[in-house]
Amino acid sequence: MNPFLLSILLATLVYAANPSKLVIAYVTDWSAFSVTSIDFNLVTNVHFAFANLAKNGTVLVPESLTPSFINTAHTRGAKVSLAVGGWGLTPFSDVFSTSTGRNNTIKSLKQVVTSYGLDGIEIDWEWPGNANGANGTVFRKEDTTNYLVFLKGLRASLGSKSLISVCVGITPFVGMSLVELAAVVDFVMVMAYDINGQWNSISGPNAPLQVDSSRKNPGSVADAILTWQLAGFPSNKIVLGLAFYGRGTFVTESMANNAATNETAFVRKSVTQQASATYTYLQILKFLNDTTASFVSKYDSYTQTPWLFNKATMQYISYDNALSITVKSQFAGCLGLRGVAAWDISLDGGQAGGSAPTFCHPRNPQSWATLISWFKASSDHRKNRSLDNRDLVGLNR
Ligand SMILES: *[C@@H]1O[C@H](CO)[C@@H](O)[C@H](O)[C@H]1NC(C)=O
Ligand SMILES: *[C@@H]1O[C@H](CO)[C@@H](O)[C@H](O)[C@H]1NC(C)=O
Ligand SMILES: *[C@@H]1O[C@H](CO)[C@@H](O)[C@H](O)[C@H]1NC(C)=O
Ligand SMILES: *[C@@H]1O[C@H](CO)[C@@H](O)[C@H](O)[C@H]1NC(C)=O
Ligand SMILES: *[C@@H]1O[C@H](CO)[C@@H](O)[C@H](O)[C@H]1NC(C)=O
Ligand SMILES: CC(=O)N[C@H]1CO[C@H](CO)[C@@H](O)[C@@H]1O
Repeated sequence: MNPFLLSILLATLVYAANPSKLVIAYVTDWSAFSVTSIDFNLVTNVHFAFANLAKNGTVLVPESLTPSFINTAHTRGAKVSLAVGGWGLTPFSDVFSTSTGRNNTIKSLKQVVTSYGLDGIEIDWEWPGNANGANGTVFRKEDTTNYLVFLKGLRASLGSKSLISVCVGITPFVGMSLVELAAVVDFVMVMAYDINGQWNSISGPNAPLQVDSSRKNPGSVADAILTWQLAGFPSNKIVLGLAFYGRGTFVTESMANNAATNETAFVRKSVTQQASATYTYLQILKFLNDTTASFVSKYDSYTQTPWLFNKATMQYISYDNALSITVKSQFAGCLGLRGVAAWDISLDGGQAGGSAPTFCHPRNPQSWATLISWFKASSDHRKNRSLDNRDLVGLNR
């Protein structure tokens, strides 16, 4: 058995038996991850993160995106997109606020695509039109309108053969026609992680599959997908982003004796320096192996997420393992989503634990019902919307 989380993704999507399904591996500039380490039997697309955007609209490509990187992926049958932006990249709002700025960026991206032989461009603007971005990120209420105008111009310039994708949060953009967005992009990548963390007052999983009303923060994978679907965005243009890392949160009460399904404790607010402590999957596996450390290990079968509690430091760590990644990727497959994405490939590695369940397997109607019940429960939890068949796009096959 391949010891990597990545190995799980393609296998679970295969149920859909659809060659257009995507398994995207993100490669980051800063991880110095060698493209030759990617198992291209498991990956259909590589997204390189991130290019920067200069104030004049020029796209600045990192040096680590080399012709050899792109050639290697291409010879192994994978497509390569360049992702522009990321958390803390500030100039989008200013640059896209004028026709000149938008046109400069489009012209620059066209040049980059042509000269590098790229298959696509992804834009990761966090966030258009609201104040939830990193400190110093400019925003204006016209952002989402300007963004759509930009994307239409980019499509007109790159043509239909290039992939255009957009990274999005767990709720849709405000003030943007999602019908028009769907018409112009190949897909959106829903970043269904970083849902809970040190910034909240109550702890919770980094990427819960579902939540109920006993959990303070309503965000979840199922809720995110449902929200995009209910807003009118087509399922086959949604890629589910999966976390290949764990996130630690310091709490004020011991969670050592908690029931596995209780990941709710008060967050210790005095801790600021480790505000966004994250751990690679390999680091998590080392924690699990360390018999001298004071870790308690649990699997929350409701949110479908494993977690650790360090009794010595009072840190709760939510992460994903083989089982939770399996469940989420099958969830994506069952809902008829376009695929899944791993953020990011350099964080993977180590032994996969657990055995893969067979939710959503065509010959397993019981599991199928379980999956639907999760989805419905999530929907009920989200403000009591009545669910009809239209909402369950992809479920009624
Ligand atoms: C745009 O800004 C970049 C980065 O500051 C710079 O390298 C480039 O020369 C500028 N391009 C033009 C046309 O001014
Ligand atoms: C930007 O490009 C569009 C489409 O080609 C064009 O209509 C518009 O005039 C351009 N804007 C500027 C300021 O050049
Ligand atoms: C945001 O940035 C400003 C200017 O650099 C700084 O004064 C402020 O403390 C920062 N706020 C936070 C919450 O980090
Ligand atoms: C969940 O765990 C916290 C921290 O140990 C505890 O305070 C709380 O009472 C627990 N909730 C339930 C429902 O058991
Ligand atoms: C965990 O322990 C097992 C058994 O001793 C070992 O094979 C594995 O390499 C260890 N994993 C890590 C990440 O240290
Ligand atoms: C699942 C859920 O939250 N259901 C609630 C929907 O709204 C009614 C009326 O406010 C509540 O009674 C239900 O509990």
